[in-house]
Amino acid sequence: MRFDLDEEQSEIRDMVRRFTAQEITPYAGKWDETNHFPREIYHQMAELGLMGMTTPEEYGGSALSRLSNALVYEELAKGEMATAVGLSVHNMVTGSIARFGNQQQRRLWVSRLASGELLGAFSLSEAASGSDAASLQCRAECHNNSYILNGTKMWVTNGGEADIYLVMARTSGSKGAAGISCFIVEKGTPGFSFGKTEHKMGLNSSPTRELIFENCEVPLANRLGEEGQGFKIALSSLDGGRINIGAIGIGVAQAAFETACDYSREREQFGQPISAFQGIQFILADMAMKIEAARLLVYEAAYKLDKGQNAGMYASMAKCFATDIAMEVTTDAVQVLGGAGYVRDYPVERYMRDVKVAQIFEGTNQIQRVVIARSLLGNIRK
Ligand code: COS
Repeated sequence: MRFDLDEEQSEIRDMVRRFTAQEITPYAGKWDETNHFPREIYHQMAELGLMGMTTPEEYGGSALSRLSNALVYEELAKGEMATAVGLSVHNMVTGSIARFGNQQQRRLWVSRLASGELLGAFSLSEAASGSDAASLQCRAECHNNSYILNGTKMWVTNGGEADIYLVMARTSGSKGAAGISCFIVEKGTPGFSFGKTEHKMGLNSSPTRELIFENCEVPLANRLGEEGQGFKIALSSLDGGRINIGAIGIGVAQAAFETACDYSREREQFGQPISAFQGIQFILADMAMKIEAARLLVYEAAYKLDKGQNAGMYASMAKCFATDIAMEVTTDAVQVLGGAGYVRDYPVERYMRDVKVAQIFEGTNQIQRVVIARSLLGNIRK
């Protein structure tokens, strides 16, 4: 067992660390305040090979290991969580088409997604189906050589900005997961429009939008995988996505911790820096300890996914633990900074607002516990 990064992993981490420090961190506060989606950053990330990270090299991807992926997301999230999340969703789409698509679909979309020409979005949730994802109602009826989509999808990250949407829709009358199929829907397809943009407490530079399908005709050739395979495509893609979210949680927590440490050394009260008080030292020590534990779990989950070893359970553990501690750590960072932490002069209030959603999206942390328990005990639901 090794706990150090190899040369390639260190190089990737350092490259993304430099990129984040130069291109993201200085602007993140402004993007948050103005709800600005920084599309230009995605073109720069494409040049660094980050838009097709789990995609084979023959389709223009960089075929990185899951651990290298985690390092990338961790570093990006130190600058801004929203950009890291947008990239993770994009890579989930690129990776899913590369993995489940036929030759024609890979040729048509994967290299253009990996090059950054196209941006991807993933849509499983609906207004009435969040945690119970298999109850989704958006319909896709087969007519000759196409499917007609009707219904709405919600909470779509990159919604409105993305060019390619992976859409889970029901193709058969059967109620559960077995009736769901996955479609590649291009922006601009007649009958496909966007609903309201959500006004969120954080992650403001990441657009979250509703998708509306009204008799939207999608060619048969755009169905990803077989009919009825959509739920499994979605959930197995989420295995990787959840590890990415865990890594993002660590990145945000690390940034909050570093801000709190720096502030505690500078801020003086009662004639000494507040870092001299054990009350502050213990908070900082707990923050560091939680981050280290979460980092190890995320890296292990990434390793397990590469090896195909019960990855779903480890992905859920990593996502749940890392984002729960990220919420605690960012909240503690605000506490260490006191009044200064509550205002926008420092980024810790943004970290805290942003990271809350990581306990909710890509499966709530309660659902992650369901996945873990089922993996340990079997599905004992009546
Ligand atoms: N990879 C591949 N297949 C999977 C899978 C995974 N990680 N998890 C489940 N499946 C398969 C199961 O094996 C099952 O297949 P069979 O019927 O052939 O055995 C099928 O999918 C249905 O699984 P299950 O019976 O466990 O489905 P449930 O309806 O009980 O739902 C939960 C399971 C609750 C875990 C799932 O709905 C979930 O993760 N919900 C949260 C959704 C989510 O993350 N939304 C965020 C979207 S992005 S913002």
